Amino acid sequence: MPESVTTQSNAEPGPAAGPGARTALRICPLCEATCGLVVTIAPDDGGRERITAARGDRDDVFSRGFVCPKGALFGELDADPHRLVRPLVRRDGELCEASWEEAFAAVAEGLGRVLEDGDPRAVALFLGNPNVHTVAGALYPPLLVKTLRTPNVFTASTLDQMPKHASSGLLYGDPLAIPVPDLDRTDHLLVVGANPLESNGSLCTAPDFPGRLRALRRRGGTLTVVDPRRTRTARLADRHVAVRPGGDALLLMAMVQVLFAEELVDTGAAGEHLGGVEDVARLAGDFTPEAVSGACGVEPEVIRTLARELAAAERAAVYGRIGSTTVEFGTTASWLVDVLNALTGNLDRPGGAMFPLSATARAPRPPAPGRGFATGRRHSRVSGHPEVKGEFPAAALAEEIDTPGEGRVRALVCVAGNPVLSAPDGARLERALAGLDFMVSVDPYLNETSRHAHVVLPPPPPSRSPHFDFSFNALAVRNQARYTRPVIPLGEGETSESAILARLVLCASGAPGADPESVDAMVVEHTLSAAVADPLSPVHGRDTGELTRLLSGESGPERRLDMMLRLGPYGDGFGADPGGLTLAKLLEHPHGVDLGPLRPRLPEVLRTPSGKVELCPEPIAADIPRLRRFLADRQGEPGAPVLVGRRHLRSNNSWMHNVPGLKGGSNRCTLHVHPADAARLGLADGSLAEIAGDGGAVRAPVEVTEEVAPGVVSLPHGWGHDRPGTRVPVASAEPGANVNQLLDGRLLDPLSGTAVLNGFPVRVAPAAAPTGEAAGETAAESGSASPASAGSPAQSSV
Ligand SMILES: Nc1nc2c(c(=O)[nH]1)N[C@H]1C(S)=C(S)[C@@H](COP(=O)(O)OP(=O)(O)OC[C@H]3O[C@@H](n4cnc5c(=O)[nH]c(N)nc54)[C@H](O)[C@@H]3O)O[C@H]1N2
Ligand SMILES: Nc1nc2c(c(=O)[nH]1)N[C@H]1C(S)=C(S)[C@@H](COP(=O)(O)OP(=O)(O)OC[C@H]3O[C@@H](n4cnc5c(=O)[nH]c(N)nc54)[C@H](O)[C@@H]3O)O[C@H]1N2
Ligand code: SF4
Ligand SMILES: [Mo]
Repeated sequence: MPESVTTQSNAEPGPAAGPGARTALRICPLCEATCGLVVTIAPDDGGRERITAARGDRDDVFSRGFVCPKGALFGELDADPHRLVRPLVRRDGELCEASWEEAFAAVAEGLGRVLEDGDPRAVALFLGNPNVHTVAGALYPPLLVKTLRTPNVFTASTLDQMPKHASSGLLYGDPLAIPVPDLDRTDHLLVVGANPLESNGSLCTAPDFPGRLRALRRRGGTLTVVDPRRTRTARLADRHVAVRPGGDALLLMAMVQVLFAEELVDTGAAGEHLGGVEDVARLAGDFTPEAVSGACGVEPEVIRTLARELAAAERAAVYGRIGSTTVEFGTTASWLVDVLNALTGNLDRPGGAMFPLSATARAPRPPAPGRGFATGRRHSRVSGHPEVKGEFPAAALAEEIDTPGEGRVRALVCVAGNPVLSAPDGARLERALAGLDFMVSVDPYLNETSRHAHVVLPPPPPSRSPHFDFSFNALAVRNQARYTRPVIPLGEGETSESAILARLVLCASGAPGADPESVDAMVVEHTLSAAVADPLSPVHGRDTGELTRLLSGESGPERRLDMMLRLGPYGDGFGADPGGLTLAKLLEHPHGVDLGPLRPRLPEVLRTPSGKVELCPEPIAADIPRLRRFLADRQGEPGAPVLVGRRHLRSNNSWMHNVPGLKGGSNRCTLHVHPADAARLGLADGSLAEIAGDGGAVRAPVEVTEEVAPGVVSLPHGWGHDRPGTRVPVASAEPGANVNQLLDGRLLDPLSGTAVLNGFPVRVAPAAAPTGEAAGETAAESGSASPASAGSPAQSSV
């Protein structure tokens, strides 16, 4: 049943192109920058409305008109003719179009069959990246996890930012308390392993990140970039430090050592909330710049300068991203980023690294000790990986399916994920998926992963979906709230993604026929009951029925948003503060409501048992001996080349290669090789290279470039669209190679379970040459079997 939607609230007056055209506002869901767009909508030849143009919304309170090439092509992406429109159900091995009723019946039957045995472990969940970009992805997956009661929860986080959650959990007691650089007020920014000029920023939501960096430089500030590649961001910087991949924990540790050794530590206003400063000094003691220099590839004097400048700057921030997380010491490096901010007095101060406060967060309450953060409350069946934030490593999904025994995963619910390309050893995962008793994918594309599903449930395109940034507002460099309704109503036969996910929850709970909105009603009832019983809530003592009747919104998800806003830090408290935020207020302000610059939040943000920032958490201290071994092993000249990834402005992970306008030019799956290495390895520009790792080998054209440091090669991820049975013909025409086939899934950051996707050794040789170890060993494209990828249970090496 299509939800009724009106677009009035975000309709824009003013000139619109062509007869019957109109404009509307839509927040861009395509990356973390959350830009406000003005889209033009006009009927096509068949009279069906579609987006014909998109531009930045100059009146957006946060993005002020910024748009990037992806946002500008929002209409093309939205109307991709290869998006699935109707559900697919497997019949006699073939995926065939089906009605929603047939599809959900197949889900209820398929899941029911697996759950019948009474072992919740048999159903696994994989939640992919777009879940943080949709309203549905924020509101329903937690319920799915709860309803399925399975420990087998896997997400893209363990291919991405889990090290930051782990370090925040340990430091602040809350894995979601992630400080962001206060970009607009800082004088000194040290960027570690991020390339916002291509990615537009991550774990730091800032529309026009590039412009904000330029503004920093214009006001006399300093930008330093630590990256083994000379990226566009590095070229914009005052200083580029070409660290040896994986060496950041050493580099940052030595900076800490310098701060103590040169008595530059000044913890500032946050000092009274810090515990364990002396313990950090002890840990860092022997990591002198001289000791780490060879292993991290940075001269001792440069390390000293980085530390001194950070300490001397009026207001400074250290910011780390993918290159600091998806590495062997991801959690340690993520922790050190915050340690450096704390030791230089920049944690929680304007211009430093600050905690945003989103409109749907829990309202602040008096500081009190919390329960803290623990990992390993459960362990994975096959390799015994500890759970982190309720998840097992994505890299371990395949082994949980293909390893026989009690508790084996036999069914998979995959929502907005493409782990065949995004996680290590896709070839093994594909074989595993093909052997599942049941799999359902919620995905608009029939791609490398969803082609293995028994049922594919396609969400409508973003033009037909509402948007609110539940995730990214909690990481934004300015507090603000914006909501956009669908700009085009759902068509015949389309189901909102919220309804799809709510129905999955109902299938999992054994009530497949119930009204999807009953799921929202249940959440509202539950949340309001807890709120009225909570003495610290603005609605304490009130009647839940009365509060429920006060909720506005046209749908279950809208009423839930209204409830969260009203109970939140800026909310109206259901009338307690009549000027406060409500859904109605956001609808009255279609360009958003500005909630001001970031404000200091210590100690209120803390949930640690000590009530302090625990600067030297025991699990990290206990892992330092591994860092010392790494340091010892890394002395001497680098041997095999190490591989790092890269992103392109006109890409997004694995799923935008089917949009013609975003393809071509420099957005290609090539292997970047430094001229010196190219000469040594006999690789000519444009020739084909074979790259081999523990999980297999792939081939890619060589691009000789000084953008990568000597000893480093770079291949982007998200490619490898050469599988049969997909329906992404534009992507398949230029498939590229799946870099993650080089990995066997065993190399992880042990504190977070995050796969090491950057800084792993590879063998590189000309593809055509029959001689040479790499070329001789594996001739096939992706998936040539190493022992671990042949389906045998891989043992964890960590
Ligand atoms: N080697 C290497 N590997 C990496 C990375 C790297 O840097 N290097 N990066 C990692 C990172 S940071 C991430 S986040 C992961 C991403 O890993 P995944 O989340 O598994 O991969 P995506 O390519 O983002 O795929 C998202 C899927 O969601 C679908 N989709 C798109 N929009 C929607 C929607 O609105 N609703 C639904 N239901 N589905 C939608 C797409 O069709 C696609 O199938 O990849 C990781 N993999
Ligand atoms: N255009 C575009 N935008 C995106 C995405 C996309 O695919 N395309 N993906 C989105 C997602 S899911 C995410 S998580 C974000 C990621 O956002 P970013 O982290 O900003 O993106 P990357 O371009 O992967 O930047 C990581 C950088 O780390 C460097 N690096 C690799 N190894 C090391 C190392 O050992 N040390 C150091 N210091 N650096 C290293 C790489 O060379 C690279 O330049 O981007 C998001 N935005
Ligand atoms: S920067 Fe990100 S949010 Fe902004 S228009 Fe581009 S893809 Fe969309
Ligand atoms: Mo990501």
